[in-house]
Amino acid sequence: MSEHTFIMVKPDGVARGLVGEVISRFERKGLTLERIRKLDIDEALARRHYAEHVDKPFFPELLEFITSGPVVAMQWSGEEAISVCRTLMGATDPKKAEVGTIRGDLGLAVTNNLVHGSDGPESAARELEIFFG
Ligand code: DAT
Ligand code: MG
Repeated sequence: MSEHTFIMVKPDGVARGLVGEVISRFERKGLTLERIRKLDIDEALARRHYAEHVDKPFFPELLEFITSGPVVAMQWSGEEAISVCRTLMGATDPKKAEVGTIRGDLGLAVTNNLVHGSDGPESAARELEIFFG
């Protein structure tokens, strides 16, 4: 079933010049890039996007990181795009992410783990609405 998902290259990925690398991996998989914008995330937007995490102990660090520089927000589509993108991204902690995944190949620390991807149909719809209206 074709799905839409929300993908974001986080500030570390943008600062390291890895936007093209991330896009290329999704494109080569056969997914379709439908929308893209570069923006800065302020605290209010961070709290909205990461609503499920605002009370977690790591949230202050996550907030500081995600507001530290521009991000590239995207809508991707394709067959089972939500789970396919999560597979291509790898586990949340890049140290545990499999080699061959974006986080496994390019990341090290859990906070600056390069990419965000929606974890289900509801979060995809919610996040696409937040970033693309
Ligand atoms: P994911 O980004 O794989 O969906 P998540 O939604 O559980 O992971 O967490 C959102 C982000 O918060 C994650 O990309 C990095 C950060 N994070 C998660 N767990 C963390 C932890 N235990 N310590 C520090 N940062 C964490
Ligand atoms: Mg998540």
